[in-house]
Amino acid sequence: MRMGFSAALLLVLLLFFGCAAKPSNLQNLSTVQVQDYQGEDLSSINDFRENSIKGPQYIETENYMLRIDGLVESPADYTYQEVLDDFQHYQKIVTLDCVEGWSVTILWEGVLVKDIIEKAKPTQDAKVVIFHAADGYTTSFPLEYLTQNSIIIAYKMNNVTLPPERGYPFQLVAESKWGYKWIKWITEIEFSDDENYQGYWERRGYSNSGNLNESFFG
Ligand SMILES: Nc1nc2c(c(=O)[nH]1)N[C@H]1C(S)=C(S)[C@@H](COP(=O)(O)O)O[C@H]1N2
Ligand SMILES: [Mo]
Repeated sequence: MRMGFSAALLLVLLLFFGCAAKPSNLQNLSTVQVQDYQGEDLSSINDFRENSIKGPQYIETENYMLRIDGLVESPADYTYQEVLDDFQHYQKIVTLDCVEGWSVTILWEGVLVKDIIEKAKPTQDAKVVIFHAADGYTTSFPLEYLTQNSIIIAYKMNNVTLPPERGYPFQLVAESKWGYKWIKWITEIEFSDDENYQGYWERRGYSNSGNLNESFFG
């Protein structure tokens, strides 16, 4: 009788705490992630291959800063929250094409690089924008590519915050460029006059423009 009561009490406690311990905001990706948007079929976050140079980077939001520096009148350091609060948000569907032959079509949400550039005020000498990442990866673009197009750094894909594997906190959505231009785990946006600058894969023979409509062999 007493054992029965203890056992029943234990069961009740287990059930109660067992359930209470489950985070209430943990939802299945298939219900949170959008699968189509305005009639377009989207890929899943899980369709990506993980092939980054040093594997996934796990960035702690509290220690994170996005540094804007180099040839600018107003260098800045933004926290993750400041990037989201200080700039307008945009959504767009863009396909990432890796040179290895796979692609994913995703609804991206982020802030415009040209809005960040406007606040930074590049000097006359600034010709090139070099993106740096937490894994030491870099890639660069002519300044005009970023000021004359609506290029975003994304913090969400298919309505889900970027997971660490996909580049949290920010991945560049480098439209019309090969996947190696879509730098993940962005930590710094540097303005430079070095028009011959080459990023990680560019130094290893991939084209510097990275244009999708051209061969990626420089
Ligand atoms: N920081 C960083 N960004 C990166 C890479 C990397 O190795 N490091 N790989 C690039 C390549 S080659 C591709 S195809 C895309 C792929 O994105 P995914 O790794 O999320 O699938 O990320 C790009 N961005
Ligand atoms: Mo790639």
